[in-house]
Amino acid sequence: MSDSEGETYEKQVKIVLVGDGSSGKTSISERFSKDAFNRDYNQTLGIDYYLKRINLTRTYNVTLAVNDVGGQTLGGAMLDKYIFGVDIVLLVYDITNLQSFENLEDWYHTIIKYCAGRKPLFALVGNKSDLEHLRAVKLEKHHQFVKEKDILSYFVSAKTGESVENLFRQVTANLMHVVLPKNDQDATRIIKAPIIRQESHNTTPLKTTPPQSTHTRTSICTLQ
Ligand code: G3D
Ligand code: MG
Repeated sequence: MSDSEGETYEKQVKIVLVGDGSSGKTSISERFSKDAFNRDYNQTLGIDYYLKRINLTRTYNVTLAVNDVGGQTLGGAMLDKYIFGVDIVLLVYDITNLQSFENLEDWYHTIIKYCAGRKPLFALVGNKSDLEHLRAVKLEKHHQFVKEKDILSYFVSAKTGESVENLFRQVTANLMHVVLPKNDQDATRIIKAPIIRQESHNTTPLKTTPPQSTHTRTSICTLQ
């Protein structure tokens, strides 16, 4: 069926944000999910996940399940469960904190190990771009990491919202092999989904469908 006949495609994508504490994972998730920046976050204890359904193109709807792994550390016992079935991993660091960048090397390899041969799409995300004057991570380092691993690259500010929407739309489009319209703003129509908070003891992974390069018609999965 062609576009003109009103065919739409539905897909669910699981996105996980990882990185050091205070790099801005919760702020990015919240900014994207609620389009609001909250200055009063506590260190997240368990995992939060947010659902947001977006129109990627006129015919392509995607429900993004954004997982904020919170205080989960590299050696955390449940990290493998959070990573299970992930489609996209956002490696988040704080551009004003060199250690947060350097630790991503370990995050990257640990996640690859947990994915057991099924490599998700990775993106390196330098957060706090509003604090450019305090930058501690040289641009070359960022670009070298991206080049070495052949992954996507973004700079965002959860505080101002700069490039946050763009980050999620572009990584999703990349995963789906969907070409976004030139003026992508015109295609953006956000449908807000309820926020579900999951306690740390509940380790049931989200149900997702694997990434597909073809436009197969699918139904929306249910989240547990
Ligand atoms: P985390 O979830 O990775 O641990 P948070 O990180 O989202 O909790 O953010 C950690 C701190 O960084 C918070 O400050 C938050 O307000 C701040 N922050 C997050 N993103 C940005 C950003 O883009 N710019 C700036 N300037 N600050 C940001 P507090 O003071 O609450 O600890
Ligand atoms: Mg957090």
